[in-house]
Amino acid sequence: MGTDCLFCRIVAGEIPATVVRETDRTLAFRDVDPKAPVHLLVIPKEHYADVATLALDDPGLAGELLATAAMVAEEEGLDADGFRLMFNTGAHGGQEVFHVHAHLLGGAPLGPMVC
Ligand code: DGP
Repeated sequence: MGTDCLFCRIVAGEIPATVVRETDRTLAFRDVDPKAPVHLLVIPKEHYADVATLALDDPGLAGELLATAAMVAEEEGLDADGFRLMFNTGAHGGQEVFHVHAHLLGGAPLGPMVC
């Protein structure tokens, strides 16, 4: 995708981010506008617009993304009390950045999902 995509630019190192884990094909970094004590974004380095596209086109990479999220959750100490892992998808899902990203939220009780 390249220069038009914010998260591709983070992958390329053109925009700074607080990276907490990097694998060959995934990156996890802190959300710039955290909604919980711990709020991380986990992305594939390769550009896919949303989780549906990723899951259908490269289910193996989708699995790697989930594995990175699980590892980071453990490293951040979220595994004991739990966490929320979610993908906003498309306009009605509230997605604003169209490079698939999992939100990993935790560090406090989050309450029920509010729509
Ligand atoms: P979504 O609404 O699901 O597309 O969430 C996009 C998230 O991306 C939102 O929580 C804020 C975050 N975000 C936007 N711009 C930047 C940025 O430049 N750096 C970082 N680290 N996060 C960003």
